[in-house]
Amino acid sequence: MSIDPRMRGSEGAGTEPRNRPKVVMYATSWCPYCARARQLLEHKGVELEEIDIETMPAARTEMISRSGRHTVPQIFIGETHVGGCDDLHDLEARGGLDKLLQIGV
Ligand SMILES: N[C@@H](CCC(=O)N[C@@H](CS)C(=O)NCC(=O)O)C(=O)O
Repeated sequence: MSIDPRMRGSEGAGTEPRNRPKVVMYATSWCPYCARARQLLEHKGVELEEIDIETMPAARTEMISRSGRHTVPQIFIGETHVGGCDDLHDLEARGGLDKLLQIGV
Protein backbone atom coordinates (compact mmCIF):
# COMPACT_ATOMS: atom_id res chain seq x y z
CA MET A 1 0.00 0.00 0.00
CA SER A 2 1.43 3.38 -0.96
CA ILE A 3 1.24 6.41 1.28
CA ASP A 4 -0.67 9.44 0.07
CA PRO A 5 2.05 12.14 -0.35
CA ARG A 6 -0.21 14.68 1.33
CA MET A 7 -0.14 12.56 4.49
CA ARG A 8 3.62 12.50 4.94
CA GLY A 9 3.83 15.35 7.42
CA SER A 10 6.94 17.44 6.91
CA GLU A 11 7.57 15.95 3.47
CA GLY A 12 4.11 16.90 2.24
CA ALA A 13 3.21 19.37 -0.49
CA GLY A 14 4.92 22.74 -0.28
CA THR A 15 7.61 21.64 2.14
CA GLU A 16 11.27 20.89 1.57
CA PRO A 17 12.53 17.58 0.22
CA ARG A 18 13.88 15.04 2.66
CA ASN A 19 17.32 14.67 1.11
CA ARG A 20 19.10 17.94 1.48
CA PRO A 21 22.89 17.89 1.11
CA LYS A 22 24.97 17.74 4.24
CA VAL A 23 26.45 21.11 5.20
CA VAL A 24 29.78 21.09 7.02
CA MET A 25 31.58 24.14 8.31
CA TYR A 26 35.10 24.08 9.72
CA ALA A 27 35.14 26.91 12.23
CA THR A 28 36.26 28.32 15.53
CA SER A 29 33.94 29.57 18.27
CA TRP A 30 35.30 33.13 18.24
CA CYS A 31 35.75 33.87 14.53
CA PRO A 32 33.49 36.71 13.30
CA TYR A 33 33.49 35.36 9.73
CA CYS A 34 32.28 32.03 11.10
CA ALA A 35 29.49 33.81 13.00
CA ARG A 36 28.42 35.62 9.83
CA ALA A 37 28.39 32.44 7.78
CA ARG A 38 26.56 30.56 10.55
CA GLN A 39 23.93 33.30 10.66
CA LEU A 40 23.19 33.03 6.93
CA LEU A 41 23.02 29.24 7.00
CA GLU A 42 20.79 29.25 10.08
CA HIS A 43 18.57 31.82 8.37
CA LYS A 44 18.20 29.28 5.54
CA GLY A 45 17.09 26.68 8.08
CA VAL A 46 20.11 24.52 7.39
CA GLU A 47 21.16 21.79 9.79
CA LEU A 48 24.81 22.67 10.10
CA GLU A 49 27.58 20.32 11.16
CA GLU A 50 30.33 22.43 12.66
CA ILE A 51 33.85 21.13 13.14
CA ASP A 52 35.84 23.19 15.62
CA ILE A 53 39.43 23.19 14.41
CA GLU A 54 40.73 24.47 17.75
CA THR A 55 39.31 21.73 19.93
CA MET A 56 40.12 19.06 17.33
CA PRO A 57 43.65 19.65 16.00
CA ALA A 58 43.35 16.89 13.38
CA ALA A 59 40.39 18.78 11.95
CA ARG A 60 42.62 21.70 10.96
CA THR A 61 44.79 19.35 8.90
CA GLU A 62 41.67 17.82 7.39
CA MET A 63 40.28 21.26 6.53
CA ILE A 64 43.49 22.34 4.80
CA SER A 65 43.73 19.11 2.89
CA ARG A 66 40.07 19.25 1.75
CA SER A 67 39.95 22.98 0.92
CA GLY A 68 43.53 24.00 0.25
CA ARG A 69 42.91 26.98 2.52
CA HIS A 70 44.09 27.93 5.99
CA THR A 71 41.37 30.34 7.15
CA VAL A 72 38.08 29.60 8.87
CA PRO A 73 35.33 29.19 8.03
CA GLN A 74 35.55 26.62 5.24
CA ILE A 75 32.15 25.48 4.13
CA PHE A 76 31.17 22.35 2.22
CA ILE A 77 27.69 21.73 0.84
CA GLY A 78 27.54 18.10 -0.12
CA GLU A 79 30.74 17.47 -2.06
CA THR A 80 31.03 21.10 -3.13
CA HIS A 81 33.62 23.30 -1.47
CA VAL A 82 31.90 26.69 -1.26
CA GLY A 83 34.84 28.43 0.42
CA GLY A 84 34.72 30.98 3.24
CA CYS A 85 32.20 33.46 4.52
CA ASP A 86 32.68 35.92 1.66
CA ASP A 87 32.32 33.12 -0.89
CA LEU A 88 29.11 31.97 0.80
CA HIS A 89 27.61 35.46 0.68
CA ASP A 90 28.74 35.95 -2.93
CA LEU A 91 27.01 32.70 -3.83
CA GLU A 92 23.84 33.91 -2.12
CA ALA A 93 24.05 37.26 -3.95
CA ARG A 94 24.35 35.41 -7.28
CA GLY A 95 21.29 33.32 -6.40
CA GLY A 96 23.22 30.05 -6.24
CA LEU A 97 23.01 29.17 -2.57
CA ASP A 98 19.40 27.95 -2.45
CA LYS A 99 20.06 25.79 -5.50
CA LEU A 100 23.09 24.20 -3.90
CA LEU A 101 21.15 23.67 -0.67
CA GLN A 102 18.22 22.29 -2.68
CA ILE A 103 15.84 24.77 -1.13
CA GLY A 104 12.62 25.24 -3.05
CA VAL A 105 13.42 22.57 -5.65
N1 LIG B 1 37.73 36.21 3.52
C1 LIG B 1 37.70 35.13 4.48
C2 LIG B 1 38.29 35.64 5.79
C3 LIG B 1 38.41 34.55 6.84
C4 LIG B 1 39.38 34.91 7.95
O1 LIG B 1 40.21 35.85 7.83
N2 LIG B 1 39.31 34.15 9.05
C5 LIG B 1 40.21 34.32 10.12
C6 LIG B 1 39.53 34.06 11.45
S1 LIG B 1 38.21 35.18 11.76
C7 LIG B 1 41.33 33.33 10.03
O2 LIG B 1 41.12 32.16 9.74
N3 LIG B 1 42.56 33.77 10.28
C8 LIG B 1 43.70 32.90 10.30
C9 LIG B 1 44.66 33.20 9.20
O3 LIG B 1 44.49 34.21 8.49
O4 LIG B 1 45.60 32.39 9.02
C10 LIG B 1 36.26 34.63 4.63
O5 LIG B 1 35.34 35.34 4.17
O6 LIG B 1 36.05 33.53 5.14
